This record gives sequence, C-alpha cells and structure tokens, in this order.
Amino acid sequence: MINDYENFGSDERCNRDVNINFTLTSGQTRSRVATARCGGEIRVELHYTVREENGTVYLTKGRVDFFEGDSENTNDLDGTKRLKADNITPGQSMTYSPFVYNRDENEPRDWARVEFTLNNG
Ligand SMILES: [Ca+2]
Ligand SMILES: [Ca+2]
Ligand SMILES: [Ca+2]
Ligand SMILES: [Ca+2]
Repeated sequence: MINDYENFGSDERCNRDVNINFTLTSGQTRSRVATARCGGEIRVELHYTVREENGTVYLTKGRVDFFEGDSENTNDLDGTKRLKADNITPGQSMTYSPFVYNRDENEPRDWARVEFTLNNG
C-alpha cells in the first residue's frame, strides 16, 4: 500500500500485487526487483537477492527504496529500509512488512507499507 500526500484534495492511495516465481538449483543466487508506482509522484522498489543451498532458501539481501518527485520515474530517493538476512526451510514461508516514508523531506504523509512473502515451496 502506498500513500501519496497531496496539498489539495485527498491523498492518493495505491495497491499493487506482484507475483514472482522462479526455480533455483543448489548454490544458485538470483536478484529480483518488484516495482509499484503511485499518484504520479511515487515509486517504490523492492530489491532482493536469494540463494538456494540444499533446499534451504537464504535471503541474503533485501531493500525497499522509496522515490518521490516530479514523476513516478524520479530518481529522488527519499527513504530506504533494509531487510534482515534470513533463511527459509523447504515448505516454509516468511513474511516481511517493511515500512518506508519520505524521510529526506520530513514528510511522513508520503509512505509505503510493503508486504513481502518469500515462499520456499
Ligand atoms: Ca504528493
Ligand atoms: Ca499525486
Ligand atoms: Ca522528493
Ligand atoms: Ca530527496
């Protein structure tokens, strides 16, 4: 869920579901990005890297970047949140709910709550 604060009128709210499926063989590492845009001004990117070893999936890197500016393609990075490294045994899943907001410009009314579920199935 993304909230784009507006000076006039009501804030703009957006929801986007992204489903990414892939198969890893043992020892393999992959990085992916999931992107959502909102209100003509905000773009949220979830970057993550996973590695598989003997059936266990390791989240080795994870980060949410919050961009806010003149357009949804702005490179004005206004907030970021890192995810803790973790591991998921076969048949298990983990859910992370990182919250980011426009910290750079001290505008907490621009924010995003990302729900990220990693499924090792
Ligand atoms: Ca706005
Ligand atoms: Ca807007
Ligand atoms: Ca900005
Ligand atoms: Ca900025």
